[in-house]
Amino acid sequence: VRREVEAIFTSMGYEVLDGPEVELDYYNFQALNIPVDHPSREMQDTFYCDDDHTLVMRTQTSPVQIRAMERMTPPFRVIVPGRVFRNEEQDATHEHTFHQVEGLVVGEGIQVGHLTWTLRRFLNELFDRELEVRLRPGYFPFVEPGFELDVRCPFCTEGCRVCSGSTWVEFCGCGLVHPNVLEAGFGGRDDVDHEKLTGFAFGFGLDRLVML
Ligand code: 2U9
Repeated sequence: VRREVEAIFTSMGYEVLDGPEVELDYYNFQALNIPVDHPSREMQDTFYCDDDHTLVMRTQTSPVQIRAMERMTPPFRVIVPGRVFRNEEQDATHEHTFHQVEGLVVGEGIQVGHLTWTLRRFLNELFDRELEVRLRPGYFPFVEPGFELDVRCPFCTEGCRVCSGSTWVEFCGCGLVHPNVLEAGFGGRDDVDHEKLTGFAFGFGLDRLVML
């Protein structure tokens, strides 16, 4: 499934990136506009690698996109599949190690229409048919506005166990990249137009997609 996802996005001009699983607090939290008192930073959620909490097991693949912003020149499109780690109670639907795919597109005039078009196109390729998508408001510190994107249930038209009778299945979180995050990635660069530069980002769980 990961290779299928990579093939669909590379066909749309995306580059596939990876990066370190052990990260600096700066790349995993600070640069992503995640404040010091954010719950995801709690010991119960994050595996810290050293006593002074400088090194963490990455809780999402987003630090790779910050590193990409530092070395790449917009416009660009990237996806980052990889393992992420959360210090959570394990049960039938929660693992401390799971897989995510995140995407980042940066350029002049990128807006929400580009985001919904891209994710609908991706889902249509993956499920081999036209499926409706919808946005709901969602909150993630690194995007503003932020959304949750649902896709019409690929398995039914009148409600089933997969969609809990609703005909919609939650697919991913997404949004326009927060100005603070653009600043963390591109701040001080004179080869980018900070006034015009915008971006969209999304993230979904690969394990869940495999189950679907
Ligand atoms: C940068 C800027 C923005 C990535 C995003 C999400 C929303 C999201 C979760 C969904 C389920 C991960 O597997 S999950 O727990 N992710 O909802 N991720 S926007 O936004 C970024 C990333 C990097 C520089």
